[in-house]
Amino acid sequence: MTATQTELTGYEPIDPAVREQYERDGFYVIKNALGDDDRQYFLDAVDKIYAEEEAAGELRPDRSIHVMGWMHKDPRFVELLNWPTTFPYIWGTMGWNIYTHHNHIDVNPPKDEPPFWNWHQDGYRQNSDIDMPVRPMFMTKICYALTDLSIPGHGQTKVIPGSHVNNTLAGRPEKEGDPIIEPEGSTEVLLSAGDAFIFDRRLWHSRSMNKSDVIRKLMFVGYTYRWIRPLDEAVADQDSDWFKSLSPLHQQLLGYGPDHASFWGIKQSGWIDDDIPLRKELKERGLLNREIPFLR
Ligand SMILES: O=C(O)CCC(=O)C(=O)O
Ligand SMILES: [Fe+2]
Repeated sequence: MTATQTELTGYEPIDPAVREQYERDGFYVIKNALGDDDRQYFLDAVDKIYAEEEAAGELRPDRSIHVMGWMHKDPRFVELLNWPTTFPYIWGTMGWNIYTHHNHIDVNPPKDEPPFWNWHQDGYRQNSDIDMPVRPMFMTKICYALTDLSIPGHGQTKVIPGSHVNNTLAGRPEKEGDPIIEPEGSTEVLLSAGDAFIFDRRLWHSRSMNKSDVIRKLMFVGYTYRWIRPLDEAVADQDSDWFKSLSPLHQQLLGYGPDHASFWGIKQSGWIDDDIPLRKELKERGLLNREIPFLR
């Protein structure tokens, strides 16, 4: 972490102009989210996971990995849940009743592959079970670049700015052999190593081909509301000594709640639960705001 980053608490409200840009585009690049030492630390930790997957024979045929539910795999990963440079974008756009239900590590070696169509919105059935002109946001993801993705063609995530308010995207090939035509507005999110970007899960996005000679390594952390169920199968063991040693805030962000009512933001009495760790923290810091529903 750089000197300035160490001074950050993660509770600095985001600039209204940045919020506006994020609301308009559906994504936002956070420069230097990870300082050099931290980036190197997490890179080594991801390399360790890759080695474990390889030893277990779990690499995909193209030698890539997409490991879901990895927060318990290194003692420092939980720090990412409220990382000072990125956390303001999470509580500042989602509020306090949140946790990570889905996170993945992606390592993609260079690959010469035919053009493919991978455009999607995240959320699976959230895009089918709810039919309305603009579907609810429900989740944001932060993507941390551990390797340099500043030159196009390195397997960047592609996005269509502003497409989070569109329920459909034209151009999906109907059948095998149909041409793959790049949708209008598609752009690669260029990131230097250590940068991150946050995106609204409704943003139409796609992995792209890694045509470089560099292995791309990314960490994605998805946050959702506590009344939405977990997606990842491998999650932190809440009975473990490690879990019990974590701060109440980290426990919340990993999915803990003392009872069902807690996930709905209330005590069993039906009153709002002021002991929910992130709510408590925001309240103590004077960051709750009656004008903003998710910060009430
Ligand atoms: O790897 C990427 O660039 C995107 C991954 C993705 O969209 C996903 O896992 O949902
Ligand atoms: Fe996705």
